[in-house]
Amino acid sequence: MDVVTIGESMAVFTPTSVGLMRQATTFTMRIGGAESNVAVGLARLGHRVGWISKVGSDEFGKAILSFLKGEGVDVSRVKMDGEAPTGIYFKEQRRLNDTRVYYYRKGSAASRLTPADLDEKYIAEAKYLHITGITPALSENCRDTVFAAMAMARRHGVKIVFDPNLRLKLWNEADRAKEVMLRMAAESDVVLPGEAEASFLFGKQSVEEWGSRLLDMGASLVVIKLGANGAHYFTNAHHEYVPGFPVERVIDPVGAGDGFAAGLLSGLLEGLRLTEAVQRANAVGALVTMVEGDADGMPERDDVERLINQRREDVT
Ligand code: KDG
Repeated sequence: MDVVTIGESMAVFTPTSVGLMRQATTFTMRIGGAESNVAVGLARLGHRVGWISKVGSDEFGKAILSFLKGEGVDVSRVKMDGEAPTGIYFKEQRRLNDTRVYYYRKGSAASRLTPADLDEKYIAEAKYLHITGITPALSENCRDTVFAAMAMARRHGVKIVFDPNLRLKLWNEADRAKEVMLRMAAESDVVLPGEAEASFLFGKQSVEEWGSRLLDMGASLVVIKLGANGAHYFTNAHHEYVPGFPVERVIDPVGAGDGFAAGLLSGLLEGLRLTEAVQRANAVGALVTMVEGDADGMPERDDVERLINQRREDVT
């Protein structure tokens, strides 16, 4: 595998109309989950990617597996749990630019992942392990599982890419979230916080200060995401700002950060210059927001190239 990722996926229900969800009468069902979104993004860009998880032995678990299989994601290390359900969540578009999520995932199959569910050889053979701050928030055993996966990756020289993906609704205490995420950042090679996440971890500081704090903790590449405004990247040798791609109308912002991670990983796997890898990340993130669904808008290579070339033509 080029990338192995680990985390929970859910059936996502979205009212078909904008407004308060209590008034909704019809819903669409799609598949979402930060890590599997990244997996879909990478697969659509032509990379080999595996997703480690647990799903319930129910219709939603089966829907998740068939969606991911159809996208070309390797699900051979996903287990079915006959005793716990697949998690679900609702995504309400309350009004334009106000999207809210409501989770129904406590005690889900994925929250019962343990280190014994990990196959060390599978992780050892990947080039990158992708993890997020969502998984350790699901349960104590999920937290142990993520740290065990990271230890396996480190033992075998597999690079760790950490996206904080702060979801305060999932944590009992914000301080605990901070402590766990800082530990994860300290053990990762690539760290991808958004501005709000960097501010949560280190307080209100400049982008440069956030970048150097994370480099000092041991990362070799830090990318601070500014949403539509692009991103800054930092290595020990270099700092650069890479502009984003304007989006005329955001249809659904959920999954954009995962698109960013997929685009960046794709660029790193292909050995692009960092500026170009971050540009690809920005392009994938922008394209995801133009389509409804967490993973549905992950673009194919042509779509990404078209957006980047359009920018080049506008500039020259
Ligand atoms: O990054 C998008 C994810 O947040 C979404 O797909 C659902 O994994 C999810 C979560 O925990 O919110």
